[in-house]
Amino acid sequence: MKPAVLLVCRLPEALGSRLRERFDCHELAQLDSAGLEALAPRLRGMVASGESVVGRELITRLPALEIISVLGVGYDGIDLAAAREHGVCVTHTPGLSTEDIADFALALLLAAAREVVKADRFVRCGEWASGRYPMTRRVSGARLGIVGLGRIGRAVATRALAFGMDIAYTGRTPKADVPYRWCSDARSLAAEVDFLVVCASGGEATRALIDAAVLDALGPTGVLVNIARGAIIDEEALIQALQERRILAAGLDVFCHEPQLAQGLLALDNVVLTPHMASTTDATVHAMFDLTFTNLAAHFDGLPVPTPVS
Ligand code: 8YV
Repeated sequence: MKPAVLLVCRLPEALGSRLRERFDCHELAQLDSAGLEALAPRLRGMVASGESVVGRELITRLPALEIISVLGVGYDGIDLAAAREHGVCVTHTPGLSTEDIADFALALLLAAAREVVKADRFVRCGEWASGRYPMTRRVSGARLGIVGLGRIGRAVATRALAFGMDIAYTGRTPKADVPYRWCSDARSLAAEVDFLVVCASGGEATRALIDAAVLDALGPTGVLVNIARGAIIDEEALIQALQERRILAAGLDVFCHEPQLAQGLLALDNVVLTPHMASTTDATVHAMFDLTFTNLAAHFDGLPVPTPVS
């Protein structure tokens, strides 16, 4: 008999069909409370995305749950303490999207500072005929601040070196194996850089870490990029800082209430907005599908799961 698995996010067909071949799959969105109750004693596995919220209440309602396989490197939406208490193993897909996300951070930085999207609109609207496009912000040789020097932060730094940038970072502790300057907090980092790129993990420890004070420290020529999690930035404070030009521009791939966007953001012309797509390349997506499936299958085959959350 196929193990029953709960899908808590909408999955692309390529992964969905593969899962259905091996598992008895049920979509949470299709179940009402009574339906979930009836299935609960049989549900042994779960598939969630990097942005899914799987709280204590859901974990507690599923007494047979053994594993949550997260399609994503981030797992900040999963209540790990509740999973641990209920003996549920949690896996994720680390290391696969690092290069794509770092590429995209630089793309957003360049797009925001050099106004690529706005300039495209300028050409399409026929405004070029009335004069040249105004000056934009130089990127090469600038001072870059990285919030969170994990795998992705380091990959951003490597790329920034090729742009001749001076690199500093903040994180819990200084790293002994990098030549970049460490700052003890986001505000002091923002005060000494031109561009701030957020690469930290999500979760309570980093919620609203980038607040009005950090944005003011970055200042009116500063550019902010976020490819990590929306909640790391106080979105209302950011909207206000962009409206009042207290920072120059921002490039955002992640938001507080995806896929909904705060109206204030949509109205601004000094922000580049993308739909949480930094890791979405053909190569990475297929590798993430494989690992999400393999973690689940390994567990039910009685094998060690390749990438448990540590
Ligand atoms: C993924 C992400 O696209 O990996 C993560 O943690 O946030 C994204 O890059 C998403 O989780 C896919 O479900």
